[in-house]
Amino acid sequence: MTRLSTAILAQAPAGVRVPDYDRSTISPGIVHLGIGAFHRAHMAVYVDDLLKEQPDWAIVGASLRRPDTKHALEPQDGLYTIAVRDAAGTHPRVIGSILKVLDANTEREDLLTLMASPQIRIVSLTVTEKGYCHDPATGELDQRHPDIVHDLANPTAPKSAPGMLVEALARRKAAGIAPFAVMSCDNLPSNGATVKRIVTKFASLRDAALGEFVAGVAFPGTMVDRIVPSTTDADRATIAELIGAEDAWPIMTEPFTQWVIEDHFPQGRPPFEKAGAQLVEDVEPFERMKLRMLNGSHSTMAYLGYLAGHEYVSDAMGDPAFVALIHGLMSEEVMPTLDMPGVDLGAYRDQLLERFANPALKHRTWQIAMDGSQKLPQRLLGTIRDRLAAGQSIERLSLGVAAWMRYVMGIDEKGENIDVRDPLAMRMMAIAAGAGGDPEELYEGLVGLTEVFGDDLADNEVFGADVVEHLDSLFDVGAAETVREIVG
Ligand code: CS2
Repeated sequence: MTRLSTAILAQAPAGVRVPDYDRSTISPGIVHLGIGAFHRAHMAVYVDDLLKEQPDWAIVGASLRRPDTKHALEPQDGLYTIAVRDAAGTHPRVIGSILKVLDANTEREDLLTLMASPQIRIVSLTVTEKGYCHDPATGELDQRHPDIVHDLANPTAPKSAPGMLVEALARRKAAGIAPFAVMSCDNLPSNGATVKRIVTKFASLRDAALGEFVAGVAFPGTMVDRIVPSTTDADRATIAELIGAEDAWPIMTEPFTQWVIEDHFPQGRPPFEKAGAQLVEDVEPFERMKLRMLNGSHSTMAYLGYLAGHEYVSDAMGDPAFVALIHGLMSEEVMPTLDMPGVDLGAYRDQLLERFANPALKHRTWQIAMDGSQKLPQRLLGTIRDRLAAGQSIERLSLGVAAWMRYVMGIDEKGENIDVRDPLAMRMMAIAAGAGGDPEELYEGLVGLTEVFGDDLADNEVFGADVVEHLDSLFDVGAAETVREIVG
């Protein structure tokens, strides 16, 4: 079968949307670090919508870890398919906004030279929570992180995202070129301010004047939302049939998409609002709403669902007890912590429940369960802190935390190993081994991870009692029964 490429766009079957602009006329304005599935289902689509009118805002992607996206997209001229899935079917669209992908390991100089050139006015990122090399409980740069230690010793040949940003900004400073805006599209709390703090700290450790320069750079905050399950070989076969060509890495996603952006781009920006983004002055309330409502529910369902034997989120949503738990979690425990004038939180919740239940979206609980140590603080622990401070119940929120603790033990309810992916996986498994199946000791060991829980939660008796009670139940009767008991 022919491979997807610019040459075959003209022959795309009817019903397959293809770029409405001439790809030979577009040029890059954006470098995106972390060119994974999420970016390709989200920002790259908004940019694709705009390129006809705004041809100088195309994207050059970069992978900081694995070059697999580059290898998939290079023979396809950067083209790939996104397939929107719902009960009515699979709707394919070929996206052309990514001009090429650079591998930061083997093409670092090309990447830094491009990032330092005046045509690049935005550097955006989806490097996942752990890609910022920070302490998730405090949001500060982790100066002992091996990549940060490496990058401070080798500042012109960096490996980490903060190191890359600062080296590119240093080159712009030296050449008298105004800085690009740094736009994080990751699920971090106050992602603009957090990334600014981390990157500015890194720069000041390199040199004070560079620190001052970076402190003046724009770091617009964003709230990004679209559910993007990992692509499978079955998906590749479906797409080949629909588009009549082979695509090595299509992206499957849901109809819903949302992007709220803080409007702070001194070197200009594409008119993202014309593609459906909301440009606002303060993005923080939107981020908090999304992290606590969507991602907090997701992580809770991921750990409990995995333990209960549900491979996909939509399977867990097929169990009325899970639906009741997540409905109760959002309504009773999360929504009261949010202050969102003008937003109908009940409608937002109902829409989330519908999105989670989308049976066409094969979203693995295991996929969401990854990197929990980096996710829990902004998804569940912030809400827990607010409620504890107000003397309110954390019954369901603390069940999410207990399920995470049970999950990271690395053994499921049938005694099979769990493939726990997390930067702290080794430490957590050692803690679990030391606890030897005792819920209280497991709790004591894991809550001692201060980079996750801070000092305050480790000392909080209400939190400890609630989590240990749930752990007892998870050990005694398992996840499915625990959920059933809690929802009555
Ligand atoms: C998920 C998110 O994998 C995860 O941790 O919770 O990727 C989620 O699907 C997105 O944030 C939705 O916008």
